[in-house]
Amino acid sequence: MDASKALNEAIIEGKMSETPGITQAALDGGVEPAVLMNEVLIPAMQTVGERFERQEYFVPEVLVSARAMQASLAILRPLLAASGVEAVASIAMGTVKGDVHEIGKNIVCMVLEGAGFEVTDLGVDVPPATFVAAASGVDFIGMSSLMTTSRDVMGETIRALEEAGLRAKVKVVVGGAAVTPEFARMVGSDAYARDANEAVRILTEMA
Ligand code: B12
Repeated sequence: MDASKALNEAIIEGKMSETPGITQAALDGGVEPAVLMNEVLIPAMQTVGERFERQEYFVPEVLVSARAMQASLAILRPLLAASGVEAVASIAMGTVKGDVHEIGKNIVCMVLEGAGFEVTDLGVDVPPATFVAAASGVDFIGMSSLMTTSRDVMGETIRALEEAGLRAKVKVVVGGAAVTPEFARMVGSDAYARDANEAVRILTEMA
C-alpha cells in the first residue's frame, strides 16, 4: 500500500503512534506537504465526520482520529511555514467560546502561515474579550465555529469589538462547518471562506 493511502487509513482508524512515521515516509517518497494535507489528511477527517454522522463512530473514536491527524500535522507544520519573507498581513485566530473543535482552525492557521501571514493562534473556547484584546495589534481577526450552539459568539465578538472602538481597525473573517456565507453576512463579518485555501485567496486580496 502506498504511504498516502496508509496515512488516510491510519487517521480514520486513529492510529496515532503510526501517523508520524507514515507521514515522513510519504514526504520521503516525494509527496508535497500541501498535497498530503489537502488530499489525504482533510479527506480522512471528512470520512471520520461522515461516520460520526451515521453513528458508526462516537466521540472516543473521533477523538483518537483527531489526535492521529494532529500528530501528522505537527510534522507538516514547519514544512508549510513560509521562510523569511515579509509578512503579507497579521491575523489573530481562534475557535469561539463554547467550542473546542481545533483541527480546521489549526489548518487555516498553518496554511495562512505558509502563505506569508503572521499568525497568532488564540486557541479554542476563546471568549470575545480575548479577541478584543488581540485586535489592536493585528490586521485581521479570524473566528472558527463548528457548532450551531457556538456560532452566535461570532456576533457577540463583533459587537464587543464595536464597543471597544476597534471594529473599524480590524477586518473580521469567519469560517468553520457551522458558518454559511449568509450567516457570516448576518453577524456583520467582513469575509467568509469555505476552507483554508479560499481563506488565503480572499485575505490576500483584502490585505
Ligand atoms: C473532530 C470532531 C470532534 C472532536 C474535536 C477534536 C479536536 N481536537 O478538534 C471532538 C471529539 C472533541 C468533538 C467534540 C464534540 N463535537 Co464534534 N465533530 C468533529 C467532526 C467529526 C469533525 C470536525 C473536523 O475536525 N473536521 C475537519 C476539519 C478540517 O474541517 P473544519 O473544521 O470544517 O475546517 C475547515 C473549514 O470549515 C474551514 N474553517 C474552519 N475554521 C475556519 C475559520 C476561518 C476564519 C476560516 C476562514 C475557515 C475555517 O477551513 C478548514 C480547513 O479546510 C465534526 C463533523 C463535521 N462534519 O464537521 C463533529 C461536529 C462538529 N461535532 C459536533 C458535536 C455535537 C460535538 C459534541 C457536542 C459531541 C458531544 N456529544 O460531546 C462535542 C462538543 C465539544 C465542544 N464543546 O466543542 C457536531 C456539531 C453539530 C452542530 N450542528 O452544532 C458535528 C457537526 C457532528 C454532528 N453532525 O453531529 N468533535
